[in-house]
Amino acid sequence: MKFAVLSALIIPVAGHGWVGSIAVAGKTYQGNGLGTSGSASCIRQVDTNSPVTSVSDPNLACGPNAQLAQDVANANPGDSIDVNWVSTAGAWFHDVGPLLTYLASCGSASCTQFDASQAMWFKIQQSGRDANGWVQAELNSGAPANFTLPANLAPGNYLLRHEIIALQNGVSPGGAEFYASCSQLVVAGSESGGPTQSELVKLPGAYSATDPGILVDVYTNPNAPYTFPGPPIAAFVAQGGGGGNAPASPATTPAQPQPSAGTTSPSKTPTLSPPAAPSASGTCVLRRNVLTPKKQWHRSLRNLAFFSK
Ligand SMILES: *[C@@H]1O[C@H](CO)[C@@H](O)[C@H](O)[C@H]1NC(C)=O
Ligand SMILES: [Cu+2]
Repeated sequence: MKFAVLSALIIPVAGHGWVGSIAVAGKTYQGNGLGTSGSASCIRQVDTNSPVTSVSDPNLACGPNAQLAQDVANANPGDSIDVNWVSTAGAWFHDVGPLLTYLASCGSASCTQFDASQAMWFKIQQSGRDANGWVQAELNSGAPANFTLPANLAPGNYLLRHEIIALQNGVSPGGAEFYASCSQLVVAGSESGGPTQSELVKLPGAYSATDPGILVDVYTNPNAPYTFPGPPIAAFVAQGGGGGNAPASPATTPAQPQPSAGTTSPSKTPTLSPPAAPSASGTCVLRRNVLTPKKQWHRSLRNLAFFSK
């Protein structure tokens, strides 16, 4: 009975996620618990796992009420970085939408006192879909997001901003969920790469609620090219290597199976509980990737009345 299967798989989950740790060139730096600052960390701790849902919210910079952290992580140009997103359910569980990475110079002083609202950000990396689908879904296995610092990055104090945009409700204005996390780095070496003035942006500021990568239906046309929000990756990154930029919509992406007409009959709609609103209740809907093909499952949900609101 199809309805029973569907409702069993829609599991409301209290809360969403945050960054539990990062690793720089294989060295792990732990974060503190939500809203705590127990031990020195290089990760600016947020106080809730809920997303930011407004592109003009000051918390877009580093996540909800992110606090200055006491420590910095030592890094070198070209270092591999892992960002380990976790949730109350264990691993990160959203699976559609991009991952983006920005840096901002903290100036001549350590980032431990740097006010993120003053940051001028430049983008060094972004991942959309690869041949297996959204790269974000890789996090569901507990894998970290991973990328490299630009190989020619000039030395200095940098705030590293990693961001997940979860787009399962992106079809509605205000439905996109923004998760950002900032970590404090000091980069050594003697490289000289950096952004141009025109590549620097403010956050909030660089995104609009109607950007094609923010107000977007990712289910109806799963292979449609995805347009990343924000500035392009700073040009020096491509020149020097690093950055680890996954393509947004490779030509090799296999065609997804299309649901047959009438897969979801209107009569079934009222018997399903609607998902929580993206921001109102602090809960969100976990859709496990149990049914195959997965994209057909998502598509089926999208066709229900409450998903097209
Ligand atoms: C980790 O890095 C590999 C190699 O660049 C890439 O294919 C993969 O998508 C990355 N995973 C995440 C979640 O960033
Ligand atoms: Cu969520």
